[in-house]
Amino acid sequence: MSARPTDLLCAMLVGLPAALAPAAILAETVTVNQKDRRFEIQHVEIVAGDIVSFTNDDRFLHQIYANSPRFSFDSAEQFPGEVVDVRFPREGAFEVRCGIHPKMLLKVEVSPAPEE
Ligand SMILES: [Cu+2]
Repeated sequence: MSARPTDLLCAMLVGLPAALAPAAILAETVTVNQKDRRFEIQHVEIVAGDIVSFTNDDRFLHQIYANSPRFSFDSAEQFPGEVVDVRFPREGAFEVRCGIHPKMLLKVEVSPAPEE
């Protein structure tokens, strides 16, 4: 079985030398694939301002959302192959779910951004 494009993308991102990243952009991006009606990982830890990049690897729609007093979003319909980037601006513990597949759950723990 050949590697999927998303695996290659992850490998490329991980392999990117830190020196190439622009100094002004401190935010990091974590990729979470959606496959077989689930998030491929169930838990991510990030820092406030970081981005979680959701990739729909299924052949049908997802619609992901978080609904917390501290942070909420709704992707609307996310088509197969579509990538939805979500920036988490505030610290806290959040649950990302799918409006179409109620068993899908990703826990996102956001720690405070380091002081400048
Ligand atoms: Cu879904």
